[in-house]
Amino acid sequence: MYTLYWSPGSASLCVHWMLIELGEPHELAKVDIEAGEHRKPEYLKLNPGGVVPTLVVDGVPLGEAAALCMTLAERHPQAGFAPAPGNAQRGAYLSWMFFLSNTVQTAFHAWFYPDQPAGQDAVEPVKAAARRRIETCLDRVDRQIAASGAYLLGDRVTAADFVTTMLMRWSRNMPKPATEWPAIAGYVKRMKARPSFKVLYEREGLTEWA
Ligand SMILES: N[C@@H](CCC(=O)N[C@@H](CS)C(=O)NCC(=O)O)C(=O)O
Repeated sequence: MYTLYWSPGSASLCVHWMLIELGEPHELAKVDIEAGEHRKPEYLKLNPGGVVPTLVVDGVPLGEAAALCMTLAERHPQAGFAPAPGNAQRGAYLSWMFFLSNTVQTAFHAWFYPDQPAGQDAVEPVKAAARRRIETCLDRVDRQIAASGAYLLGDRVTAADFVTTMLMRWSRNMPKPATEWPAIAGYVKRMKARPSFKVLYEREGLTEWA
């Protein structure tokens, strides 16, 4: 049994999606970010950084969305969501997971929280820089999908695809959303056609980008 601390549409989405895909029993504990629940002492005991998601695995609270997706993929290898150690694609898989987490996701963080690096006065330049960084990342993701086939690493869906699709969704209200890149547009359609996506949307109460 897993427990996922989540918030609609946030970085917990890829983990929630994988739990649905895997059909593993799980409980959901909603965290109201608007109300500041993620900064309350009870939550900070689970996630010292005060961010969503947290996944409790065998009683141990763990953070970092991409790492949680990797953990789920490895705990349930029958789903084939991660190339096994020694597999020729393992290096590319790890490399993409880290890129998605430490480069793409952090660029989105700057876009959504532009006052954080240098206050309100710097919001415009921070947003402009974040947009450039995100679009450069989208160029790279688009090239990768165009070259590799249906999904990020070829013909099989991996944990990286749940993270990627979540990040593509985050761009939906940006001046140039990810779906304006041709290979990404087809890819997103394929990922959204998975029956689990509908379940995820219903459970999270999401409607945009359906
Ligand atoms: N690197 C973390 C980042 C998580 C993160 O930034 N989550 C956001 C929601 S998308 C959050 O909790 N924001 C609340 C805040 O920063 O106050 C992860 O991947 O889990």
